Amino acid sequence: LKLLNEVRLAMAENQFRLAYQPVLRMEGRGHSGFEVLIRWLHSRRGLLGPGAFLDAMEAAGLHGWVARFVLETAARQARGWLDHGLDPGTIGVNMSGSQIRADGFADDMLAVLTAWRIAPQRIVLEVTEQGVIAEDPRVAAALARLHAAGVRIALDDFGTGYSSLAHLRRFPVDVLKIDRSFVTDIGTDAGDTAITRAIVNLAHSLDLEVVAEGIETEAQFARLSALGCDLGQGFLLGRPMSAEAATEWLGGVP
Ligand code: G
Ligand code: G
Ligand code: MN
Ligand code: NA
Repeated sequence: LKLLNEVRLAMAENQFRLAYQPVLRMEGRGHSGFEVLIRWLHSRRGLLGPGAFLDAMEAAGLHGWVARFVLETAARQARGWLDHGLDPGTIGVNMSGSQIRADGFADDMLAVLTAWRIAPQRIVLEVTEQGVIAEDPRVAAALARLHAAGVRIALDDFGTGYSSLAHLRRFPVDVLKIDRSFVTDIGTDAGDTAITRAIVNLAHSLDLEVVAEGIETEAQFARLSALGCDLGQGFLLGRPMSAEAATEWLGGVP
């Protein structure tokens, strides 16, 4: 309850931020886009990750507020970059099942994009298997509507759930993000390497793009590159950064 009171105060006092983590093309390491990650700039405790507050906000019914904050902030930021001649590439946003199944989610998202003149094709909606695991027709309908409007759908943390393959049939997926647990042991664990190779081959045969997450070393990068991953993300390539640092990353003046 104390946390929730603090959360409500933080909402009123604009203490929520987005961090921007670069996604690069494996080939040539050129910028491809950003994944946006919510943060709470707490007055005493500093910068907090979603683990410290997101579940509590969802349980309190604040997931709609979070969805709106993330989309609005990311779209406004992208518009600012574009107006300054900077190209942020794709913008990945994470949404939970309860966010996606909320009434009007798809329409609200498209309205925000229209308001900021952001092409839906720029947006990658990252959903986890847990997020879509309930066979909820509202989730399927929202994803279908967004996909038809041009929004790209990514399955996040791919490989960690137990019905990943079924989701590829049921949802209009464009991108697979290989969970970092596989990336961590790539090269040292034959099983993880084999699974990663299988995921890449499966994705490509379905015409999907593959993102490797959590790349921390050059050795991991080299192996994932050899396996054919299209895109990469991780501390080696770029940490989640503030909007100002992301502006510099794009070659602009913060
Ligand atoms: O940013 P960090 O690595 O701490 O993220 C931890 C988890 O929280 C990840 O699974 C990430 O997908 C999720 N997450 C980060 N930002 C958001 C957000 O804005 N909305 C939702 N629903 N999840 C997020
Ligand atoms: O589940 P999702 O992929 O959305 O999680 C994103 C989270 O992963 C963010 O909290 C981000 O801080 C974290 N992250 C991003 N790159 C790395 C990395 O190279 N190593 C580790 N350990 N975490 C990472
Ligand atoms: Mn993600
Ligand atoms: Na992930």
